[in-house]
Amino acid sequence: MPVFNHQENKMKQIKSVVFDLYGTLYDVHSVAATCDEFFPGRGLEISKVWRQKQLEYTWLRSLMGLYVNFEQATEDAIRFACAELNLSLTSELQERMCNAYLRISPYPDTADALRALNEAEVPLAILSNGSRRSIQQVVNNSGLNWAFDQLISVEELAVFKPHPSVYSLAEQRMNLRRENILFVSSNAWDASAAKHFGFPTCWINRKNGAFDELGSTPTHTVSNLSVMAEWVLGQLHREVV
Ligand code: LAC
Repeated sequence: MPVFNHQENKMKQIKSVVFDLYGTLYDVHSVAATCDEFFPGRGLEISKVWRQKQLEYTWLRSLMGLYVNFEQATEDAIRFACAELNLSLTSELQERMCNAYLRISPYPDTADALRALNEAEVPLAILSNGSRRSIQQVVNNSGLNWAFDQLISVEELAVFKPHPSVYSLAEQRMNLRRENILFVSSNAWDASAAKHFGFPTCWINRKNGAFDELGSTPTHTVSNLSVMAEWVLGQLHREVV
């Protein structure tokens, strides 16, 4: 009769990898090129204020209990960014800039890293604050649909990461325990919250930055997705500590 081995069952063995989308697999600052077309020389500056405000609005709206979806938060944030930078934004420009957010580019190492994990038959998913439509469009437009078993949006919960219920949604949808899901994010606040939730966590620290001081440290830190994929392949069937 098989003996239930509790210890083994609780082992942090990677059985699936769940990725954050914006800033992790896809470069949010690829919208700077579109911003530059409309406001020459200001593209990156706009995109940085835009992204920061977009994140703040998701966190604030979760706290306020006033959820709007990610596309709405993105629209609200570009209006703030342009007002803050004294740039005149027409509704046509707003629409064109927000459409650029649906076509952000994957990082140069994204496709190869996903392929390497696919070849090792590791189920992959995205867990994002994006709306269902935003996630679908970004993934479709980049042609990377083949890589993912699941695209998981916070939309059904009407609350954004880092709320723990969002991380729990990944457990439910992947039908795995948190110990067996490696969560990968380049957003330190997201990696920190995911680690608190109980996922083994890999932080993609592309810019050699400091990790957030939120009371947890990532299980592993790498500088890009290629190194992450290599590390994961070396961890399969072992306990991640
Ligand atoms: C996401 C953002 C927060 O994809 O990066 O969820």
